[in-house]
Amino acid sequence: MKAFREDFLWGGAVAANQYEGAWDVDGKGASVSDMCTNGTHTTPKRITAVIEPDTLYPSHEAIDFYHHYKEDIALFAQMGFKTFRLSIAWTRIFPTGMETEPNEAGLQFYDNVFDECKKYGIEPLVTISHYEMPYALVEKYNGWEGRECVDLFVRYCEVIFQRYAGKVKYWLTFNEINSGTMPLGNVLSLGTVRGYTGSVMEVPDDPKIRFQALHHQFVASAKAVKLAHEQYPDYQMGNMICFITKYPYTCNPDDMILTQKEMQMTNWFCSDVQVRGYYPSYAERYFEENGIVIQKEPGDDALLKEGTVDYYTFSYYMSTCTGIAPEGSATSGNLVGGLKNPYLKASDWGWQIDPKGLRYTLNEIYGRYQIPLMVVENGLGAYDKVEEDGSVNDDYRIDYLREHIEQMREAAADGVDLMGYTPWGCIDLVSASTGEMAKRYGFIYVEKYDDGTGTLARRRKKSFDWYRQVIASNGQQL
Ligand code: BGP
Repeated sequence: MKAFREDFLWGGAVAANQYEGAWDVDGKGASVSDMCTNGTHTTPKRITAVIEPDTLYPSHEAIDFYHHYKEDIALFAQMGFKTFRLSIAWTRIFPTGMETEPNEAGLQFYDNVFDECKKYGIEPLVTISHYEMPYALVEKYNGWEGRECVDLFVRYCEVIFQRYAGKVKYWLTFNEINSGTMPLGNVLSLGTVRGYTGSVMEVPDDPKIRFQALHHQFVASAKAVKLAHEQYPDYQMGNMICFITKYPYTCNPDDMILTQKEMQMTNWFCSDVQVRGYYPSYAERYFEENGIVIQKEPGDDALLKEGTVDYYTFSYYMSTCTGIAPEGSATSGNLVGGLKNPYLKASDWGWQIDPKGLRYTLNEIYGRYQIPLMVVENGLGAYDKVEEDGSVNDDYRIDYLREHIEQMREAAADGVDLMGYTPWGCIDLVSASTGEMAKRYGFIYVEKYDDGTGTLARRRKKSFDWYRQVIASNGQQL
């Protein structure tokens, strides 16, 4: 059977706001994530318009990668990482997003991180914006609703593209940009939450504002890609989609149509724009039925065409079902819920585990676009137990990852051009959806708990050695 490419990029993924900590150190400003409290699977986290006293904000310390980066990157190197997907916190470079001069200390931090990666031959894969836009832009412009954010984002890109030339080659513009097609996207992705304090699940939603804000992200992404292509020919520019594969609940044609419609507007819409360079025709009907009229500036359409991405990346954790279903069949999930699939088991957080769905999804995406793909997030959020001897025997995580890697290999054999794989949260970090530490994904355990306490000590889990052998054998030894 066809194996993974020789130059397959094995690694792991994280995001600044979920692991760096040092949220106000060395001139850093507050991002939208820094305004989010902790929550649980059943009690949603809150976003607050000001920092409240005696309240835990998990991003503020997170796992303090800011002061542990050497130790952590050395551990990644021990596993044999070829790549490390991380994000740059916009607020380290431009604390409010509106300064004209960047913050040197912030720039220096990422120099240090990239240099450390290079020391071990690890290629950084950088997400430019991963749920961490400056909160000052939320206050001033209602986040991405303001067209002004486009130029501010491009200025940020100009600075980091120039500064890290020679150190970074692979870039992704917006993490899970399609979260803006869903109400939850108002908070972390679009920042359209000016003045709002309350549960992240109950943010007032106006699809007209949401899709306008998303349009601004499309334009910003296209401008960044265009800039990179013109000035840094070796840069590889990608998009990033939260792909939640949907199966029809039954073979009832009504379920089929419903599924197709949901797949279009949640999974395909953004990448159709970012890969093909124009709004897909099916969106017109959706806009019409929802009273959405996108305000475009002259030149926007041309820009979308000129700023198409070189490769497609996505997160894949689960699949779900869509249809007209009996009561009680709902499930929870990443960004959206859906209906339970009787053939699948779910994680402790209710995310349905579906390795074969990954093979199916890779085939669907590649069939549509025929550009290289990369799975930049995947993994099992689980409760881990530290044994008395200090070991963490996370066989459930190994099983999850093994089954997904097997299916990626099947997809490669199906002819899909797969560039790499960076499982999510390669070191334990703060959960994006709940703010918990207890929802762990890592190969590396971090002693940090939900109440904010912990020594921050790192220890290797059983999956650490397992993953090292996977990488060493280029995915043959699973
Ligand atoms: C994706 C986000 C990540 C990450 C992951 C896991 O949606 O891009 O930031 O956190 O999901 O989700 P969670 O942390 O909620 O378990």
